[in-house]
Amino acid sequence: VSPRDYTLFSNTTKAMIWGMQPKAAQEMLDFDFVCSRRQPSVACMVYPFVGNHKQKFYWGHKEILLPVYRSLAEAMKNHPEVDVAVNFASLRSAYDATLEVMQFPQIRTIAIIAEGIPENLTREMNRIAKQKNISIIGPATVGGIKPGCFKIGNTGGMLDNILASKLYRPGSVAYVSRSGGMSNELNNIISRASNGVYEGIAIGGDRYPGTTFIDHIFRYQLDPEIKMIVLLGEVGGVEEYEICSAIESGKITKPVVAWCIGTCASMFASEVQFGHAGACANAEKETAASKNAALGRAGAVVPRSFDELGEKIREVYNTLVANGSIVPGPEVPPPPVPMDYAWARELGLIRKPASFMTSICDERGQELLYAGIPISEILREDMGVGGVLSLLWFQRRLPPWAGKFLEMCLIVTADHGPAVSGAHNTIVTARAGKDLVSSLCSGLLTIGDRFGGALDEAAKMFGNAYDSGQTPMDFVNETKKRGQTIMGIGHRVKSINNPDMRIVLLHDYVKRNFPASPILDYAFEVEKITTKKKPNLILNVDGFIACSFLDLFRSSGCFTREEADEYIEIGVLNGIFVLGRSMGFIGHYLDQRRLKQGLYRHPWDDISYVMPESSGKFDGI
Ligand code: Q5B
Repeated sequence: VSPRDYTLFSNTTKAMIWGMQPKAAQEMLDFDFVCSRRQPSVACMVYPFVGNHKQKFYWGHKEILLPVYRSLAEAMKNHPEVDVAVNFASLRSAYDATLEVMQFPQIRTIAIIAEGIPENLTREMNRIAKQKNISIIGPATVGGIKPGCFKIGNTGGMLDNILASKLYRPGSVAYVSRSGGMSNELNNIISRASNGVYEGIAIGGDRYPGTTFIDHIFRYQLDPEIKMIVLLGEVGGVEEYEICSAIESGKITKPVVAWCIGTCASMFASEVQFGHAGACANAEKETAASKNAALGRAGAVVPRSFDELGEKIREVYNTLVANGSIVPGPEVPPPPVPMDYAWARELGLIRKPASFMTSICDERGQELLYAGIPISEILREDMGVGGVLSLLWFQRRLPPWAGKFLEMCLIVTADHGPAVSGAHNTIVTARAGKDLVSSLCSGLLTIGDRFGGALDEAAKMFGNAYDSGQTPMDFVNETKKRGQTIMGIGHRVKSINNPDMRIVLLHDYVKRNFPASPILDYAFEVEKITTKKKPNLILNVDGFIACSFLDLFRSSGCFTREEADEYIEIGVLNGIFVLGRSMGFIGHYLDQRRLKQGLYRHPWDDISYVMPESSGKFDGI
């Protein structure tokens, strides 16, 4: 008998992970590091859906790169040292992936994690594996662990669990169980009741596991480092009887502590299917109670209940220590492994100033929140776009009349024909074959002091003039003296003779709904003076919206004066025109595409070419 006959894993085992499983790979590397392995146990990953590349992992404090291959053949060729495959393929592809892996003679062990592989496929997989002398662990398993040597995927849980159960160094007790949860129980119980786990395999919860309890127990019998064996079986199947026969026939001579869970099944009137596919007794023989009784009769140490399992393990262990079979070694502390940042944060162990702050929207929970209000509530209360803007822009609920006014402003500024600067730019850009976003941006970039972007400055000018007690006449004269134009005054086509209906409609709403509108009234007084000079120097749509929002901020009772001033200072009001007019620009873009308009070229007869007199001539000697 050579160690190769009973050893699946050593401290030089190298594995290939099938599937994109960076978290599991990192857990394996952390385990390796805490076990003081010299080399990482993960050699590479195989993932057919992306091209060859490298992924970054931690090896203790250092960062290392592990290759990810698209083709299994390439991975096997580049890593001849790999003899373990950890197959994370889904239940749909696990069978094909396993068959492919088994074509490579270097592979000795395959762990199959997927649950729900059809039993006929599992049996076929098992048949081929037996022919090729490959040990399959699973399907439907977390895998297994050999302290100090190797851990399959997520077995043993996170690092704090590994450390608490002393899985970083070998003990003298080997176990077999069905699943990850059962293995975790055993890791904990064995580490408390003895010098710890030597190896533990979870064979998986299916009815036809690749390797069975007895396969591993025979290996444990051969391994001289293993002094006692623990079996944690469960209701369903008859596998445990093979262990009984092996004990009775003397093939297993090491002490076995055994318990099958699911004894409570007898409390139910009908047959019970437990969590694992195989965990259902189809006959009296398959009940946990019958199997426990048989194990006891065969010579295994069987507790009266699961609660007593630890005590029985301790008793057997103490006997082995007393007769010198086990000599407990000194405890060597494992090397510290840096805690994962995300995990440390979750545990509340560290804090870090955030480099980013936000206060308008939170998308992390189950439901999106706008300024703390769930979107379901926003829809239920029919808050509309005005309500959404009041939350996202002002972080508060505005009264319905204010929300409605906001929506009216968006409606009246949505478009003003193809001739205005922004729409023209959008159209020219669309006709140059550019996409929606480019065309929209090209239109938006024309918004400024002259076109559509005069709101914030208008609010400042009218607000300051009103607050300082200037008469409208003084205000007009003062700005003229300074050589300034009044923002919000003047229009290219609208005038007192051709009034802007948008303003008429909005004005009517303000008068009927706003608690007060002193600044707007002031602005109309200014208009009376400017229109006397020129009929087109009306209070335009920018100026009107700016002054009415100043009144809204100040008279709605929703803002302090400081907040009102701050919003003007930040420049929220131009946002109303930008948002409203984006609707129109998008419309113009779609229109041009729909009308299949070709590249625009401005006609020569509409351009006056005015060259400098001396252009192109040499006026020297
Ligand atoms: N004068 C809007 O000018 C316009 C004066 C003024 C005192 C004023 C001009 C202006 C301030 C900015 C503003 C928003 C460029 C406009 C909009 C959205 C739109 C657009 C659409 C839509 C128009 C002629 C004479 C000169 C000037 C004097 C002009 N404005 N004086 N304060 N504000 N306004 N922009 O007609 O003595 O002859 O030298 O800059 O509020 O963009 O539909 O088209 O929905 O898309 O070209 O409504 O008013 O006049 O510049 O030739 O001036 O009037 O000093 O006096 P005009 P100009 P003088 S709404």
